Amino acid sequence: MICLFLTVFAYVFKTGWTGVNERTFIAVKPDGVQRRLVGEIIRRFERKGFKLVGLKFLQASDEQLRDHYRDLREKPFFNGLLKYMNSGPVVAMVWQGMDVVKTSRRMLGETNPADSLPGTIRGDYCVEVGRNVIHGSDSVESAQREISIWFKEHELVCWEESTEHWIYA
Ligand code: DAT
Ligand code: MG
Repeated sequence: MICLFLTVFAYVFKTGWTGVNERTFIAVKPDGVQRRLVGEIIRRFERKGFKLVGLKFLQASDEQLRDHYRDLREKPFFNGLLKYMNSGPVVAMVWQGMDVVKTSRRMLGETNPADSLPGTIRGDYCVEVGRNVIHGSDSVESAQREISIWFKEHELVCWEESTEHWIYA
C-alpha cells in the first residue's frame, strides 16, 4: 500500500522517490556480461545494503540506447558507444536505498577506468573508457528518466526487506 502511494506521489509530483526510497538505474554493459561480472556487481550492491527492486536481462534496442544516451548525441564517440552497448545483452537493474544515486557512482568509480581507484568497480575490473563495464545514473533526475526508459512501473517490485532494521537506524 505504501509503495503504491509513493509511486503515485512520485508520478504526480515528478519528485522521484526520496530518503531510503531513492532509486537509481544500474546496468551491467555487454562487456561486463561477457566477462562474467554480473554476479560480482550484484554482490557488491547487495552487500552494501541496497535493495534490488528491478532486474532484467535483455538485448537493448537502438531506440532505447539513443534515448538513454540522448545527452551525448553530439559527442564524437556517440556512434561507437551505441555499437558497444548494442553488441550483446545487458543486465538492467534498479537499486533502492538512502543516497543510492551518489553512493553508486562512488562504487562505480570514474567514467575512465584509468582514473578510477582500486576498490571501485571500474577501478578493479576494466581498463578503457570505451569498455567500462557498468552504467550508473548521475543524478536523481537522470535516474528517474532512465528507469522509465528501461522498466515499466509494474516491473518494479515493492517488497519488505527483513534486514532493513539492521541497515537503517
Ligand atoms: P558515465 O558512464 O560515467 O556516466 P558519461 O555519461 O559521460 O559517463 O558517458 C557515458 C558513456 O560514454 C561512458 O560510460 C563511456 C562512454 N564515454 C564517455 N566518454 C568517452 C570518451 N571520451 N571516449 C569513449 N567513450 C566515452
Ligand atoms: Mg552518464
